[in-house]
Amino acid sequence: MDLKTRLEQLRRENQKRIKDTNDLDALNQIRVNLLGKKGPITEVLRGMKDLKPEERPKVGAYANEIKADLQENLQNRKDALEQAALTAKLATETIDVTLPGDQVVQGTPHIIDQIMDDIEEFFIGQGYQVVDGPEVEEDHYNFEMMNIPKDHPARDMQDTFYIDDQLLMRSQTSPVQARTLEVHDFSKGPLKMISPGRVYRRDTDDATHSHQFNQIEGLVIDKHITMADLKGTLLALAQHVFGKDRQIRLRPSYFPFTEPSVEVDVSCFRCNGKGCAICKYSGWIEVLGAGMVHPNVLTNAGVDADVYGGFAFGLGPDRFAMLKYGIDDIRSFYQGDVRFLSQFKEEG
Ligand code: FA5
Repeated sequence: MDLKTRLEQLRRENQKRIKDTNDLDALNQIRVNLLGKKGPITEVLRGMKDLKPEERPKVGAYANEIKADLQENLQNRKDALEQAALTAKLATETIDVTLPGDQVVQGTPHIIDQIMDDIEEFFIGQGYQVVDGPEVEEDHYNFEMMNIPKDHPARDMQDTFYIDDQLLMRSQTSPVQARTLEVHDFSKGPLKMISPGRVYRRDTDDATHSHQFNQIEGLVIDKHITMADLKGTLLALAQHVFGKDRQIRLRPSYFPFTEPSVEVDVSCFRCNGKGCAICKYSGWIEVLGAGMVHPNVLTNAGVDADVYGGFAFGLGPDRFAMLKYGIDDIRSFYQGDVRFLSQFKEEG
């Protein structure tokens, strides 16, 4: 058999074989056998050395044509088999879109964080800056700068965790007032700041006291600030947090760092002032302490108290949350019980 006939025979035989193969592995085997170094086509090409020189190019070109032809056959068959395998797979792997999906438990910010964020946003909207202060604080800032010298009886108002003589866990956010006053440049404008954060006291935990709780401090200092500014600010805050019909009243009180000092009550949002269990039948609920900044606090921080003055307040977001949501035990906020906390989904 001459080489050309042999090549023709190879083409026919293999075209049929390729067409009849229904399996990718078997097809690959055909490819290896046919085109490999020991395959029949290579063998034919080797036999060309026995041909007359003028015949060699013709047979070589023919061999290459047949090789290319069979390669194309192999590729087409491979594509067809792969497509068929994919179609079969898709047919068996249908997805039932009506099956219930896995429940994803979605968390929510802690209710105290939500209240604090809300109050922060309220004050940011009024042009206040938000300032952070250290929780491990110096006695100097927590007390002395705030007009509470050592051995002053007012220290008993806040039973404090001391680390050593100089260091303590801050018992109030008021030291941030002193730290901010020290650095504020009044030539650039008034000071309006709030400072939210954690504070610590050696209070025995009970339904309304925790040894660790939160406060938000507020401080406004400029040249002509009056108590009317304080009252207007706190009224707007009370109406923002507890509802637009709320009223506030100021009662005389005492804090060493404010003079005069006031305790602020908000009209009861449950009974509208008629009297109920929440307001202990008084119609009013005490929500925060405030006052006009004591000149000593300004002087201690190097601010001219003859020129500048203003108001300060300190509120407890934990107590705000208790009042707003009718929660009767402050410890619920700190026990990490998801059944309790998950009731307070973030609004919006
Ligand atoms: C102060 O801490 C003052 N620094 C507030 C202040 C700032 C007054 C600026 C004037 C000017 P007082 O000790 O009352 O004040 O605490 C403020 C608020 O913290 C209270 O109204 C209450 O809401 C909350 N609070 C106090 N003790 C506890 C406690 N143990 N657990 C939870 N909340 C508390």
